[in-house]
Amino acid sequence: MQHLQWFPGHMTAAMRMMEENLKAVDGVLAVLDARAAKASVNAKLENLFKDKKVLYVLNKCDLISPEDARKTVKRLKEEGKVAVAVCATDKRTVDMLYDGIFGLLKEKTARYRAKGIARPLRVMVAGIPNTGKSTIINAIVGGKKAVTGDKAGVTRGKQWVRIKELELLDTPGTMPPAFENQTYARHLAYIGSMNDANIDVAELAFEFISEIKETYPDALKRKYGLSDATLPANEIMDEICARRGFLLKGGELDYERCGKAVLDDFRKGRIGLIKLD
Ligand SMILES: Nc1nc2c(ncn2[C@@H]2O[C@H](COP(=O)(O)OP(=O)(O)OP(=O)(O)O)[C@@H](O)[C@H]2O)c(=O)[nH]1
Ligand SMILES: [Mg+2]
Repeated sequence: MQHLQWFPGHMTAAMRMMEENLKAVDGVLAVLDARAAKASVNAKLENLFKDKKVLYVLNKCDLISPEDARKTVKRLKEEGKVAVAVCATDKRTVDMLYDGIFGLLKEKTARYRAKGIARPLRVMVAGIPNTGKSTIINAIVGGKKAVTGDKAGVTRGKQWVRIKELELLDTPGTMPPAFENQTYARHLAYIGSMNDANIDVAELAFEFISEIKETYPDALKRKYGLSDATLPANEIMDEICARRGFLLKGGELDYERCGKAVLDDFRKGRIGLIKLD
């Protein structure tokens, strides 16, 4: 199994930037990916935010079942966290974000008002790469002020995005400096929070199939028209290659292309509603 690790220099810089800006903010939106809610908690960020009001935003809930979304929010609340489940690409969830932020910071707002201070609330939006931080900011402010993209590491510097009553600080996605739990690291790679450029995608897809054939055998079988999802993962990959015609020039199976296709299917929700942890 490949060892996964991704902590480039720009993440060290981003961590420092967040630390410096923390004093200036009233609260934090910690954005998690609903498909890997446990893996997408960054302990390093948690520690940074320990004295701040934090709203956990379980984003991309359109990619898991409503039942799983409810369960995860319940778990987070049981852990003493304030949490909300959303889908940033669906405008209907914006109100929940808005209510979440103003609910989280209502004492702060009251204090400002009592002191006669009229200023917008300042909120930092943070989390691991590709969880939808910039999309969430755009959804709240209504527009395309923050740059978004379907790969890890789109936002690089800091960016304040302002509306009348709220100032949101977009930050680059950051990973924990090291992964003790390689299962979680793999989950983050599956969801596209690690840069694919550093990963053997054929092997990653093999690992993904090995896991999903146990947890979601029917979805896998249905998606790829498999004869049997209990086959070993390498045989399933062979079958997908053959069915899709992923062949190299000499007729050998093209695992690289197969891996890319399978991961892309998962990331776009085409295999089904799948929760990893
Ligand atoms: N299905 C789905 N896709 C989403 C959702 N929110 C964001 N996305 C997509 O996820 C991808 C990443 O979104 P970004 O907003 O760029 O993520 P980010 O956290 O800012 O990423 P970095 O800046 O790279 O750390 C984009 O392709 C978005 O369209 C959601 O709720 N559901
Ligand atoms: Mg971004």
